[in-house]
Amino acid sequence: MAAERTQAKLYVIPGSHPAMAARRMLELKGIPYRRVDLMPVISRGVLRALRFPSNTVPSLAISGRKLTGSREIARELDSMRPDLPLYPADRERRVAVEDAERWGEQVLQPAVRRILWNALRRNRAPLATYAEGARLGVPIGLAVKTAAPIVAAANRMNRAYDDAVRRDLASLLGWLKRIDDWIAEGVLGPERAPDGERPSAADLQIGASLRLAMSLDDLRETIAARPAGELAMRAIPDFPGQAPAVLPRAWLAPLRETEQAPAPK
Ligand SMILES: N[C@@H](CCC(=O)N[C@@H](CS)C(=O)NCC(=O)O)C(=O)O
Repeated sequence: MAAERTQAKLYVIPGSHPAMAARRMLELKGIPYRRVDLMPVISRGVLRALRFPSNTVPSLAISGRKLTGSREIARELDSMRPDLPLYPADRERRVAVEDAERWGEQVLQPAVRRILWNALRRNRAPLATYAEGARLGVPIGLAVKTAAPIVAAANRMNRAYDDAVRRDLASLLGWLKRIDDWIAEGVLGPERAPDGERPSAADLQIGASLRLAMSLDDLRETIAARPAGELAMRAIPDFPGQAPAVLPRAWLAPLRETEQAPAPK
């Protein structure tokens, strides 16, 4: 009974990238938890009714506390299990990792969310692949068949409008270059630990967004072969979902531009 009362409960939406980052954090910390799968949009009312500080996933109930937000959860888990750290001990390195984590949460994460919802508006059949293994309280097939209003609402709530998504795609190559640079500088990339390697909170934050982006056939090739793609695969080895190419070809043209080679000396 007591164990049941104290078990952590993580609220997620299937396919949610920050929720996947939080799942990995709990796994890496060795903290047992129960996952509660929620339907997008409907999740907001559920989390509000449960009196979480905000109405997004990931939200975590743990040790009598209620937390919302991937970065908040990372910090709380680190103070609970400091022996398996998600941030470097060195002050300067910690600042760099936190900067990368914040950028991942505030820039990359919403952009990938907009791209995904825009793609699902064009073809919502792949929704089922993101819900693999989820328990939504209704058969997945039925949930997908009746998901049109949810997809439309998620598009509105996330402002996944065509012009915004086209801008996101035009920025993506530059963002990938920034991530590759952070990897080369040692800001991103797992710490070696006696039991293997331990990704940082920034690796998980950015890796989860990249893994979701890589679930889109439109984007996978651009990301997978780069250091950024490798980092994502190591940080989040399993990520459900696969969406066939659906975005307009013209929007993807900036991704095919080769990066400027340095001018010969
Ligand atoms: N940036 C926050 C926000 C998370 C967020 O917006 N999560 C989305 C899912 S990826 C959500 O809960 N959306 C509510 C909905 O779809 O109705 C974090 O990292 O925790």
